Amino acid sequence: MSEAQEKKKIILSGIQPTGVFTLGNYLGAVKNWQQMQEDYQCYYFIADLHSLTVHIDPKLRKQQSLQAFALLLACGIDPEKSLIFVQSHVPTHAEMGWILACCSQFGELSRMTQFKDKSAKHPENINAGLFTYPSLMAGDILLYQADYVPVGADQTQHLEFTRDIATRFNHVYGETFKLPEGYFPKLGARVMSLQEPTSKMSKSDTNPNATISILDEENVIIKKFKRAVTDSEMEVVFREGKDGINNLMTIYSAVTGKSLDDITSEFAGKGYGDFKAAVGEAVAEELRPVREKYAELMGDKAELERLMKQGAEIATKISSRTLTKARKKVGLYITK
Ligand code: AQP
Repeated sequence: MSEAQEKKKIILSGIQPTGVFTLGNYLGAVKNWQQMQEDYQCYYFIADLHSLTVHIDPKLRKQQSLQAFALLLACGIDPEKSLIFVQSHVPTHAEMGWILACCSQFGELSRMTQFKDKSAKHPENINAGLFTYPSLMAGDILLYQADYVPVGADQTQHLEFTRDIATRFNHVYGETFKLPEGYFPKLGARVMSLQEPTSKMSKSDTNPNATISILDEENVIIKKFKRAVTDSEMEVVFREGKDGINNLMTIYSAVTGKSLDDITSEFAGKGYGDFKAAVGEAVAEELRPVREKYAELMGDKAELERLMKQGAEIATKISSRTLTKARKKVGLYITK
């Protein structure tokens, strides 16, 4: 990392290794992460500790963590410009998470919508980690004294929680953490399921037709868009109640840079079939370089591991400064 990079404002974000990234992860997050590298000092991590809140076959988790790391690189995150690491490789996260869990109140954790949603989705495994993960997430952010955290509409509550905990800690123990601000990317798109366009597209969705994986082959992508749920009208226009079409227009706009009005004009008088085919082709074209780069990267596991180790080393060094400060502030005994 150059000196110029170090002077830039810090942005931090993570992604869980719960499956191959979807077009939603890509258009809503990772594509923007790649663009932010020029203007900010970016720290990106694979949130494998967070993924433990949901049961996944351990072999699969391990494999998906390596894949997720390679996917970030394939999406253009450059280890020369940004810090990329795996959360569990940096032990400061778990310790800071515990310190902050002890500053988090039961009531505020109970109000987190993600806890309510995930408990409803996995009633057989409502574990304590699912409940306290906002404290771990607050630690992820505060350890690096991040200036900004990119937030989607579903994540503002986490940022508020982080700011509340940081304010409380600073008030009780003295100035320790920088209060992060939300960063709202200009081009952030919220991508919905292709089969149920009122729910967001998710990696862990079990219906393969509902999601576009960023590694899907061109013909698969085109087929999935052909099958996307729309409505019984004929007009390609962004309007309340046309969830399926609105979603396809959002995707097409994010990939081509065309405005919604231009898209309506482009497909005036044409049927949904033509529109769906155009969206499929544009998305397949956008993802082609990612797919190719990913295949190349996965062919050299030793290099991926070298980059993982390099990232972990730098992240440990940076985050240890804040952790040591916090340890001292709360009165943990530190030997000389
Ligand atoms: N459908 C989406 N549209 C736009 N952005 C999205 N993100 C996720 N889905 C969409 C953004 O991707 C980043 C990483 O998300 P994550 O993996 O940490 O967790 P998530 O939001 O729970 O993503 P998934 O795909 O839905 O994972 P699972 O299925 O494991 O729960 C975040 O910035 C998120 O906003």
